[in-house]
Amino acid sequence: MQLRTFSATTMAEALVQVKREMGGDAVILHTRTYHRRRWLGLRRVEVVEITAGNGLNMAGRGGSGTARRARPQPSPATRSQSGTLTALAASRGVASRPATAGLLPSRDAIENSRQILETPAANTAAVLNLSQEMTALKTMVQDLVTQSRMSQAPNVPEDLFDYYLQMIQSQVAVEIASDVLKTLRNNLRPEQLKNPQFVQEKLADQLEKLLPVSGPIVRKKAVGPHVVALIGPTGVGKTTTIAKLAANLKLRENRTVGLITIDTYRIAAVDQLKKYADIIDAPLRVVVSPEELRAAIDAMSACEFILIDTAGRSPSDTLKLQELRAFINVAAPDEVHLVLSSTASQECIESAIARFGNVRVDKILFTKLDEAVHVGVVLNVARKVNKALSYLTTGQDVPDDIEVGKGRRLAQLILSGGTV
Ligand SMILES: Nc1nc2c(ncn2[C@@H]2O[C@H](COP(=O)(O)OP(=O)(O)O)[C@@H](O)[C@H]2O)c(=O)[nH]1
Ligand SMILES: [Mg+2]
Repeated sequence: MQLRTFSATTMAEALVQVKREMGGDAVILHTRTYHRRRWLGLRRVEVVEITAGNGLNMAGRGGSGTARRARPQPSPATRSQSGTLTALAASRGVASRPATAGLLPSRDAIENSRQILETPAANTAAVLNLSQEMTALKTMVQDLVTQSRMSQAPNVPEDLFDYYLQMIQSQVAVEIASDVLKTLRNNLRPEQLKNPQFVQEKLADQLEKLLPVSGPIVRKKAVGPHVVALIGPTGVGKTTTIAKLAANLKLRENRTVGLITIDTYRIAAVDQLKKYADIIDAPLRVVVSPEELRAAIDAMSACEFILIDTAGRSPSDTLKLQELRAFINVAAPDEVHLVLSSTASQECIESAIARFGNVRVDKILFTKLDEAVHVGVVLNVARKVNKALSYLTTGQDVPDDIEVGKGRRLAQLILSGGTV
């Protein structure tokens, strides 16, 4: 294999050299165009450089093998002599100009160039040039996107920017994301920052520390039931979560559990919980007024745990907040968890917290992590309202798809893009 590089002021001239020196079967391996200063640096001259090879096996790449194929007839456009040079040179982004300033090329020279431009070498040159330009464009666009993102986050250390993007994609709040990265940048040594696994671990440590968590439901009193109420918008998963909690307490921890549901409209909203109560063999009472609720709690005083579910009339109807407050006041639960769906927008979640905050919220519980795309919202919300996360639910299966809320788990979800 023989490799040579040729330079000229136009692509056509350079190809003439290739053909003259290396023959018609030469394959163009690389082309580039650059500027060279002439006449004491006062004038910039464009130079086209071609690297060509001989004796390469290009059969599979449409190289010299193509030369042996029947050459297609030139189109009317390529038959026009000056048009040929202009069109082909322009398609390569190279200005077409006569080799000698002030002199038009001779008919022979143009014919010679035309033949050269139709060789497999010229085709390869065109394709190579195009693919190089595409790569350059792609890099340019990527750089522009990164630059514009970086300009929106001027405080983020550049070498940690990819982690910033990952957190922003999970919708971690901008201030949280840039703060944890600044802390990381200040605390890690340069060689540690070069180790992606180490950085990822340290970043997870930082995020973990930021999430307030409450731990699982625990009964501390020796006498009387530990009463837990779940409140929240319709459809977020309150009843399913009550079933998961009850089943785990009863079947895994061997605790006695009573269930109460507040159904202000005496309709079939109870059926769902009734099925679960039957399966785990726990008593269920349906109440329609605060007085009935008090009576039901008293009747279940032998249970170690009482879980209270709340229900509306239809999926679009949440139990009226004043009514709910009256129920909660009378029940005086040991803990009230606000159930929120992690598939909702942060705005929607915050509005639910504001509304239910008027009732009583001790802890927040996020459902449907398996469907969430923006798990960072859980962290933002927990910090913003300063409420501890109790549980996360990760699917529809009772009793398995529930876990105690842990900062590490959420951090991993945020950094991995949210796959449960
Ligand atoms: N994917 C998913 N679906 C859930 C989860 N928790 C509950 N659901 C579903 O959400 C829907 C509403 O649940 P439900 O418990 O009736 O909500 P409620 O109106 O708040 O009591 C049901 O189809 C549940 O199966 C969860 O963690 N992941
Ligand atoms: Mg329900």
